[in-house]
Amino acid sequence: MMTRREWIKRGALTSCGVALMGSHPLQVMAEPKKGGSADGGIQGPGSLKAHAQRRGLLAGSAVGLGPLRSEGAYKTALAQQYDLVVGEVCMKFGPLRPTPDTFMFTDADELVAFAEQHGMKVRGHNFVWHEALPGWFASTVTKENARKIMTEHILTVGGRYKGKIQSWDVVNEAINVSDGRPDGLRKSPWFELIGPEYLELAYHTARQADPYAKLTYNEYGIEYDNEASDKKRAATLALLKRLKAAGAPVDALGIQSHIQAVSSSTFGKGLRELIESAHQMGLEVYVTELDVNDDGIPEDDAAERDRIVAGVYRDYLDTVLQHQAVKAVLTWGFTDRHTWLNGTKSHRKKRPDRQVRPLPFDADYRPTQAFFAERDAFDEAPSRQAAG
Ligand code: 9MR
Repeated sequence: MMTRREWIKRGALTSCGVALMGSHPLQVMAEPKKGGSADGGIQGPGSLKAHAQRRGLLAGSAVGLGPLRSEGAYKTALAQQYDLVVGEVCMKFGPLRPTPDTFMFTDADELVAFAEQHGMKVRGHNFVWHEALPGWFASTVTKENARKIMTEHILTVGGRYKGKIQSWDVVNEAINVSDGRPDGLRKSPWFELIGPEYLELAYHTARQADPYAKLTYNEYGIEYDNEASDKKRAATLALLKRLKAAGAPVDALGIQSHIQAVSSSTFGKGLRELIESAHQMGLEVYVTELDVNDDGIPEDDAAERDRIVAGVYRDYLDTVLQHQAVKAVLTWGFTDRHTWLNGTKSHRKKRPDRQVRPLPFDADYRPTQAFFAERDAFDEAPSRQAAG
């Protein structure tokens, strides 16, 4: 009888012969465990959240308010499968702030109410980011009023949902090595207006607004074993160390995890070291925005692409879930029907004619092989203490 690893290796070369990424670059198979693949078996005890809970993990997804309101199947699958949700858009600065003096909470309130109704936890995403800023920002926010505007925003939004948020992405994507600063900090509008201390200020204010939420720093491009990721990981860890040393209340690191199905880079060592370093600093770790872009797979056959995507899910999750500091896995959406990667062609550079299939459910809400890969990865993960 072959072991799972041997079985994977045997199927390592896809029919199109592409080298796939991962710590073992040619792992491609997602072999659902016996009894796990029947459609009837994916609800209740067979759901992602049930399998995750057995290991002390949270299973989550980003949510769009449009489909949540208009598609019954979206709502049903979300409630069945996940115990953690995050607004894909609705809690960002711009969407919450139609004018400098007003807040629009309709969508965010609805998401929080939906989560409460279904016994789910909520991640807040995010207070401070260089994107999703409102049209009025550039003409209204100045060096004189930026601190006030940022802190009032955090106090108002954080205060409204106080006690209802498992974790807040307080600052999102603050590192951009190519901006040329020795500390790697991104020259974001907030940075330019307030200076590097905008980060400390944001975390202190967030703690004041909601003492119950885990305050998270969320970043992308820190997943691979390549030069760009190495540099970004180093800058991210240096930032976290600086914040901790300055007494800023940071509780968790979010590793976004937007992954390519086919890449010249692999992952493994750097990720493991990153998670261990975060753990040494006393941080929890969350996989916050996982998806696997299959744009680079030359093969057109959907089942074959799904198989490859599922293999990358499995390999990635096996890598990160090995560490017990990792407490939650969220995909960035859950159905291929609604993924940001299909939004513009810029994420489908190789095959702009094709819709991507990066998520655990296909466009018709059928579980894909990635679903089973995620669920199996939960099963194989060591048990841990649940998120604090
Ligand atoms: O997926 C999100 C997309 O629908 C929004 O238009 C965009 C701007 O608000 O943000 C996307 O989500 C991003 C997330 O907030 C931060 N990490 C990268 C995500 C994909 O761009």
